[in-house]
Amino acid sequence: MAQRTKMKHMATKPPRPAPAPRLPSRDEGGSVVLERRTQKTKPPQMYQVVMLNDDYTPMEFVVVVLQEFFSKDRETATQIMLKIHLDGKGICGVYTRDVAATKVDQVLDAANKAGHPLQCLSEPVE
Ligand code: TYC
Repeated sequence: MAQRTKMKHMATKPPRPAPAPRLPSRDEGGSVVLERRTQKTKPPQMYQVVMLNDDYTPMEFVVVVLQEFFSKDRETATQIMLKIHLDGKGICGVYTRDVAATKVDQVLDAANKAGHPLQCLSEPVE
């Protein structure tokens, strides 16, 4: 039993030394900086807005929606629309959660007002 208590830190590596205390340093302007923290914030989870194909929404409407709400130029909007038309769905853009939700609302609202069944959704990336 005495042996066991002595072996406390002997598993693989010796215990890590305590981190050096942070000392005040000077910034470029010469002011004393009392505290420097390493950045701990992670980038936010991003969401992709996915548009779905259907048989009724006019191609032109989709192109205009992509230009208006996703800031695509006419050519890019047309390519994305054709990709959705051929593959069944496509990504319109990638945004933070609230911005993606707003884009979905804008698209669904515009589609409803115009009487088209266009659907889109947002989903976390990865
Ligand atoms: N498939 C539609 C048509 O042929 C066009 C369309 C494209 C509809 C993309 C929706 O997300 C969409 N008129």
